[in-house]
Amino acid sequence: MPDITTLPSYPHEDDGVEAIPTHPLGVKPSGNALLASWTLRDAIGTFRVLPDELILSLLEELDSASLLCIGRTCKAFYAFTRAEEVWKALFIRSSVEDFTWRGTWRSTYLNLPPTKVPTIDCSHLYSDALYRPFNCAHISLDPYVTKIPLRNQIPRLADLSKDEFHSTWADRPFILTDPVKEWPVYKNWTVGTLLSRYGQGKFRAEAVDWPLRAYADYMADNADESPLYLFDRSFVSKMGLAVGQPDQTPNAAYWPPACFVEDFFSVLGDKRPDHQWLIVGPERSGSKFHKDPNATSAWNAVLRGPKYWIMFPSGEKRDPPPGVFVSDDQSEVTSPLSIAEWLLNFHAEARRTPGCMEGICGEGEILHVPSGWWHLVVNLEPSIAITQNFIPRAHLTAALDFLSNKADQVSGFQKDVVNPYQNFVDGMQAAYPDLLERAQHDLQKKAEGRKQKWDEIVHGKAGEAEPAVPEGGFSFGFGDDGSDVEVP
Ligand SMILES: O=C(O)CCC(=O)C(=O)O
Ligand SMILES: [Fe+2]
Repeated sequence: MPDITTLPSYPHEDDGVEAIPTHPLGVKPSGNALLASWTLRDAIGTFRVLPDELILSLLEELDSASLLCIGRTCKAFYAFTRAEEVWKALFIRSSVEDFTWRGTWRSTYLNLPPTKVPTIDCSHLYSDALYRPFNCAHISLDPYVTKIPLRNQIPRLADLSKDEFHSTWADRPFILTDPVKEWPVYKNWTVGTLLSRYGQGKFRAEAVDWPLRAYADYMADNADESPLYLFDRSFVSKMGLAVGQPDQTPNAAYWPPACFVEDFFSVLGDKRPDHQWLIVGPERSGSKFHKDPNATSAWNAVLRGPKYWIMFPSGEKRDPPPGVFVSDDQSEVTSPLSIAEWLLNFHAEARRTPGCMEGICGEGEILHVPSGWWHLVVNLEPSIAITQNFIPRAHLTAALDFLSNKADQVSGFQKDVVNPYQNFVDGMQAAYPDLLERAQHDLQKKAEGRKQKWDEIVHGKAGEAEPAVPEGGFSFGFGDDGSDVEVP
């Protein structure tokens, strides 16, 4: 009987795309149940009324003894209790300190060698909830990261001067191919060389601090749909690195390229928000759609393993990227799908959407993320990168605007910094009073624009006889007048 899938357009063998291997327990997508005369699910009794997703959520609340017990009751529950998300949640909740990575979250939690993990045939279980993560962990990324339309391609340049950046490029994504190739960390860092020096050192990976040794074992052998991503903001001190221009910094490990050197957050000294991260992850790991914090720009330098980037400008007249949902005040971004699921469901639409930019940043290359741009990133091979956030002069006003008008969304400052906006203004006043004055002037003009727009809505345009408020109701009658004024 052919497999029927209710899941979205998975590639088939005859598309010339690698076939997805069979689920290790033989679980099939839900659609196959339509032609099946019986299913393993029939044996779960009263629990039959619950959707699979809810069963998985309930199992996520249990301890390992209960999971093993339930798994012994029938094959269907055995398959449910083998779901990796259940064991990952348990592992992370239990803050296990001393462990050996054993290829899956379940085997690692139970400290089981692979030979002790039985393969039980659950081929009469039809469940998208169980099949989807497995499928998403095995889709080929190739169709999404190749054949980038010309109009979408992120420009690639050898290098840029500070002046060229400020005059022409501060609002545009681009890739520089040359500067990182000079960095000692580009020349020397591989997962192997890092392990030999820092193998016992602990690094932050999402909600856990793991020894690099354990993380490298995880990287080399996991089948997660959304692999755990190492993202450490303290790597410079943990690794004892010297960072700075090579003519001023003996033994500099790396330095920002000339075009990214200007960074107004540096006026805050060690009171600046978090701004530099070591990023390590296996193939398929990456970052879901987001904008960088505090309206900063960023650079992202790839030392090992290429990254695919897809980016969109933002603005009041622009929708967020397809498949991304933003709350009215923009404080919450919901991108409910894993990267692989987003690629399956939304990539084609995204590629057709005006403003879309895509590119692959290869080893020894560095990519510019302008302030306010949406970006999703996926590692095409095991990857090591360094990223840094900064405020260039083109985005000083945006940063001031964010710190003063979105104070509740400001992030990354130490707890003892009570008024980041005022600190920043004070720091700028001391170091760059003229630039601060100009930026504050721009900000004031923007605020007046907002007020004028508001007044026009409420009272009508100057010279108009009647207010622009329709009788019996109130309406925001924004025409497409090219203004990007936000109503407060
Ligand atoms: O390399 C990545 O996954 C992208 C990182 C990123 O976007 C960020 O640090 O804000
Ligand atoms: Fe980012």
